[in-house]
Amino acid sequence: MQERLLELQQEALQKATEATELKELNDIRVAYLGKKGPITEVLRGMGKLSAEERPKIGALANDVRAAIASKIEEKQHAFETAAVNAQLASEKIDVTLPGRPVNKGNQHPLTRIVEDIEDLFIGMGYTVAEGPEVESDYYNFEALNLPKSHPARDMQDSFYITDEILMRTHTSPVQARTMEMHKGIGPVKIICPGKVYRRDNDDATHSHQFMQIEGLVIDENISMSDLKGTLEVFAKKVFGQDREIRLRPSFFPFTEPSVEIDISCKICSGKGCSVCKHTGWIEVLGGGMVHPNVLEMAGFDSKTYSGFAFGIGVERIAMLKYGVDDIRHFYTNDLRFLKQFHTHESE
Ligand code: 2NM
Repeated sequence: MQERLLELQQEALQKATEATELKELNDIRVAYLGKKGPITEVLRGMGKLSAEERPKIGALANDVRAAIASKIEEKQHAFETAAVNAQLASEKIDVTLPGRPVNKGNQHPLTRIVEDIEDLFIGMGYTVAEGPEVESDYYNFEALNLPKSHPARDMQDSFYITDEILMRTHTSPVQARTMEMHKGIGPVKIICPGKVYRRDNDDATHSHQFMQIEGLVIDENISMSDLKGTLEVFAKKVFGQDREIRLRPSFFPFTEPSVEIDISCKICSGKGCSVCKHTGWIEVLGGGMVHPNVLEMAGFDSKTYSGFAFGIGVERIAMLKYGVDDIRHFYTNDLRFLKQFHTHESE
């Protein structure tokens, strides 16, 4: 019996040593240590033994069981450690590898122009004012000296939503709203950037939606020379310090007198080229002295107060500044176009 037990121990330890996976170990455990296993069987036959032999065999049987169990446990540990090590190895990250490049976006050229111009005017004491793009007929036309019968109000030229509501055709309604809020007390000094809408067939130089920046200054003793000086600062800032401006008489319903403002051509320095159509001058904006009717409708006494206003087409400025030949480039968002306006943070 003793021999049989030692033989079983030998056999089980051998198999456990040779085992290559967890499942084999479990099979060995069941085969040798299980209720139907050979050791249990040996123990069952102990009844036939003498009182002297019984405790010896019993103790041996327990030792054999313990030896086999301990070997299996040791092997199991080894398997588990190997599995963890394999997983760690497969999940290893090389922190010294170079990172993947992140595609960085940049400001849209129109946003850049708007923000540059905002900064310029903020530096001169202006406040940026904004308002709704869906506007009432009153603020878009009526309050700006464009009565119902006025030809510039042709249904054909504007996007009407109802008889009384339309997409604003300029940012002037923001100025009408701001003037009204001042309740007849100056000064008012604002610029209004934003999207505006006109019914137009899109082509290289026209878009049914575009961006404007309008400026308005109301105070006592404001004159045309204030407008001229202000726009000269603007022209030099945006197109270079050696630019000059000139004013030509024009007409707008909301200003009287009204002017068109030209900037000396940067391309040919006034000598004449294809960009300035051989005149040496480029038309960039309009303006004038705020019409007394506009002041009065907004609650200002036009005998005490006067004001100037002007309007800038942002796309036109951007096209001239960057040499863009088609306004539609600004809206189609072709990355090959947009990436050309990439600048560094420090710029
Ligand atoms: C222009 C040209 C001339 C203008 C007038 C006003 C307001 F609201 F004060 F009456 N805002 N903007 C104005 C005047 C705009 O754009 C070419």
